[in-house]
Amino acid sequence: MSIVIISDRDPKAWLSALKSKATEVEVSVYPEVRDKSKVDYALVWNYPHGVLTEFPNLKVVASMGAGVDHILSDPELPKDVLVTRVVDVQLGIDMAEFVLAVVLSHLRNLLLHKGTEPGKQWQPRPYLRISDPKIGIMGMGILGNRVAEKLKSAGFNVIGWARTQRSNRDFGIFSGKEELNSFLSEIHILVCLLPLTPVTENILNKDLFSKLPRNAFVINVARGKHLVEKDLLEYLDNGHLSGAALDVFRTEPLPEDHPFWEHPKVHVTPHIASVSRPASVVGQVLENYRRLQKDQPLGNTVEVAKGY
Ligand code: NDP
Ligand code: OXD
Repeated sequence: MSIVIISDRDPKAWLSALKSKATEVEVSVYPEVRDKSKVDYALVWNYPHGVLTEFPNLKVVASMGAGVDHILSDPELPKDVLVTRVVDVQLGIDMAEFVLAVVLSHLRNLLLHKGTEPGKQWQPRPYLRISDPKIGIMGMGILGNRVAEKLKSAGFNVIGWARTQRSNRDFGIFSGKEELNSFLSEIHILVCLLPLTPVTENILNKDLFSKLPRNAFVINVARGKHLVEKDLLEYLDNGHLSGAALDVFRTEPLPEDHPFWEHPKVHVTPHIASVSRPASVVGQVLENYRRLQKDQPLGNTVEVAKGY
């Protein structure tokens, strides 16, 4: 049995990380696969949909990252495979540090002083303090929780929104559609950390923006398809939103002529909020591969019907 890597991320780094930890495991990189019938485990990222049908004995499709939308949106995903994802402490640390950095930059106007204004303007602006805004995190899963804890420990007032109800000692958690409007009405900075599912697609739209207090700031570090881009532009331009920091886009790389690049209220980063590093996550990939060979239950499996 063997592993195939199918990815638009540099497969060499994954191949050598896997090989350095398990010389005995056979690993190939698509499309150079000698015997497709031997492949029972696919390690994938943004792979061409449909190709998994070429592996008749595939049992596991493992995402190289935390998100699995690129797998679950494959109309030809074989019905009986298990889907797994990355749950990695370092991924949560990186995401929390990124969001903290963006929030602090927003408070101190660093994102505005980025040199896109005409002329060389010396223009001091009033700034916010950590005690001023309430931050709302949409998606209180592995990453949302890490971000909430980090912001809380930096002194921020944080609340969260999730699908299911639960209580948390440190921050209020709203849940479900019924509590979304109350959640939105309280927050000055919105952080999207939802998984992309049919229910959450396009959730960041003008209806949602209109429920936020005036001058709210939006951070999307989840997926580009959560955001209706023209609605964001409208709400930035009509002054309801004070700005947005976007790490993910409907089309990546963001096309050169996209209005976000030049927009004075938009800060663009190229999907780098938190990137799974092969050396840090191949341990869990191999652990699952070995469990598969021994017919044992796998870790970090995804509920396909739930969508995340
Ligand atoms: P999890 O699956 O651990 O958490 C998902 C959270 O979203 C849960 O709290 C869940 O609620 C909530 N949720 C799901 N559907 C809904 C809904 N319909 N309404 C309200 N809440 C909902 O995911 P992670 O925290 O690991 O990752 C989140 C996403 O971050 C990934 O899917 C990926 O897209 C993105 N990501 C982006 C990166 C980047 O570099 N920009 C890097 C890594 C990930 P409940 O708790 O009730 O189940
Ligand atoms: C992920 C990502 O989902 O990198 O891990 O976006």
